[in-house]
Order: sequence, then structure tokens, then C-alpha cells
Amino acid sequence: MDKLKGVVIKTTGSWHTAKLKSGQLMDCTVRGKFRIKGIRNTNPIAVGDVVVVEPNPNEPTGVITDLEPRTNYIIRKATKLSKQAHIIASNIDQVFLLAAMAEPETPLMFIDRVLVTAESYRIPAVILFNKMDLLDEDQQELAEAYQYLYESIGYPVMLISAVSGLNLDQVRGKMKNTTSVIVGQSGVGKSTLLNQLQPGLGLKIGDISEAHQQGKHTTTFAEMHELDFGANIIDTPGIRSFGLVEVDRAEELSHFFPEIFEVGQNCRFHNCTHTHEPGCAVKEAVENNEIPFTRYENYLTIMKGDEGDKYRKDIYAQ
Ligand SMILES: Nc1nc2c(ncn2[C@@H]2O[C@H](COP(=O)(O)OP(=O)(O)OP(=O)(O)O)[C@@H](O)[C@H]2O)c(=O)[nH]1
Ligand SMILES: [Mg+2]
Ligand SMILES: [Zn+2]
Repeated sequence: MDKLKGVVIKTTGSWHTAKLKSGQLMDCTVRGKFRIKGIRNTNPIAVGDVVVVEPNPNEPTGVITDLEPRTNYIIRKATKLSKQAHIIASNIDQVFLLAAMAEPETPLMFIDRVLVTAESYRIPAVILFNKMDLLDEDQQELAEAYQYLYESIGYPVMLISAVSGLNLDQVRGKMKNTTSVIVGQSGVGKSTLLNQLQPGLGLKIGDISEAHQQGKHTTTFAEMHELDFGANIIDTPGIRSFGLVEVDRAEELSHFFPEIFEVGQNCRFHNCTHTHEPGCAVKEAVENNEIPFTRYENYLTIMKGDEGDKYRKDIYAQ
């Protein structure tokens, strides 16, 4: 039978749902081995993959026989201690990082690690602060300060509420005509936001645990949704740990902090790590409040690494 081309919109264990050119959805298994050079990934096929499908005779199912090269992908660790990686999504134009000032509060460290990962894959990132309807005046001011902080670096930031509808038109505008992935901790409202953007989508939504102020990992598989205003959005399960960024030399980490990289051009040493060197323009800029202190602090934390291995920076998001 003829082979068909499709995009994977959902993967659950050994079954993958491909959307074929005709618009038809087909559940498929995989034949063959698909590996990414240099990483050990637990899932051979991810949401966003462009695949070749061979339909099974006399059945509505098919077999994925080929995978087109991915333009990009984002990965997370398969489990906290594992050296294996799980591909969250591939072939994406944009990452929407959904954060919240409350219930659960997103640490800036989480935001910075996600941004580093997005930079390392050269995928533009947009930051959304959700649940603005829950905030008192002081918290709102803090959210505005964070908006200023990240916008001054160059990241678009939107203060939104998936419940009240605040600024969702801005979000739609940014999503339109793209394939984007939405990531964030469990409970920040990723699925709620998509349900609001597209009434009737009917994604499952979880509670926030009162004891821990965390979500309950309601979304368990990544899935791509085609929204009527013209956007493909991949909803993902809440993440604790994000991708892995491998840097060959310590000074490379600053490539993923755009403002540190820019100022770092003026350091005395071209291979300055901005930690201890004399004539460091970055340290001076931090002292003069030209580089946000929280960003520099998080740069140092990531630089130190979580596993003590100098050349391997594991980017945990909490
Ligand atoms: N007050 C308020 N609550 C919100 C908002 N957005 C989401 N929530 C609530 O937050 C809780 C978690 O929402 P979900 O959409 O399930 O969160 P998620 O990010 O998809 O979580 P996982 O699927 O577990 O990763 C639900 O009780 C939502 O009603 C918001 O803007 N304001
Ligand atoms: Mg969800
Ligand atoms: Zn320096």
C-alpha cells in the first residue's frame, strides 16, 4: 500500500497518533530504530515529528517507517536521576513558558533554566505569568517588575489570567500561524489556558493540592491541538526537570544568557567565565544593576552544575 506522510500529534507509550495530509488521524506503531546522535532518548517518536506511515491492510492503523530530520526538539530527563532523555516535542517555532506568581509560585530559577534550554535550541521563548486574578497589589507590582526584567533582556512577557480572560487576545496574537509548545510546572494552568483559547477543547484540568500548593500532574502526555484561530499548540505534562544543555567549555554557558553574553564581549579575557576573572565587564554590570542580579545568581548556580561535572550542565527546572 502507498506510504503516507503525517505529523505526530500524540504519543502514548507504543502508540502514536499521526495526522495525515488528508486530515485523517491514524494510530500507528513504530518499525525501526530512531535515535538522536549523542543522547539516549526513551521515546523514538515525539509530538511534532514528521513521519512516513504505512497503513496496515484492512485496518484503520498504520506503521511509522521513517522519520524526517527534526528542525529542533526540546527534551527533559526521563527521570530525575536518569541519564536518558525524553523528547517533549519537535519542530517547534516557539516555547510558551507558563509561570504563576501564586498557586504554585514559579521560582525565577525555573524560568531561567527553561530560557537557557530554549536558547540552547535556538527556539524563541515567550513568558506568560498566569493567575493574575489571584494577586494582591504587592504581588501585581512584583509581576510587573518581572515583566520589566525579562522584557529588558528581550523576551516578550504577558501578564494573563486563564480564568478571567485577561490579555488572552495578546496570547492568541503571538500564537497565530505558529506551532508552539506550552511548558511549565504542574498546576500553573497550561490546559486551562488552552481550554479558554478554544472553548470546547475539553482538556482535563486538575486541582491544586492545599498542602503543597502544587498541581497534580493532570496532563500525562504531550498532545498537539489545532486551534481555530490558526495555531498548533502542544500541551505538555507539568515538568520538574527540563532539558539537558551540554556545553563544551565553561564560558559557553553565557551564550544562553543573552544579556550576559552581550556585556561579556567587553571582558578583558575573551574566555571569561564571569566568575573570578579580573576586568570582568559582567560583574561590573551586575554591580551597576545593568544586569539583573537574579539572572547573574542563577547563571552562577547553573555554572556550578548539579552533578559536579564541570563540562556537563544538567538543566533541572527545580
Ligand atoms: N485563579 C486562577 N486559577 C487558575 C488559572 N488558570 C488555571 N487555574 C487553576 O489551576 C488549576 C490547575 O490548572 P491546569 O490547567 O490543570 O494546570 P496544568 O498546568 O495543565 O497542570 P498539569 O496538567 O498537571 O501540568 C485548576 O484548578 C485551574 O482552575 C487562573 O488564571 N486563575
Ligand atoms: Mg494540564
Ligand atoms: Zn567576564
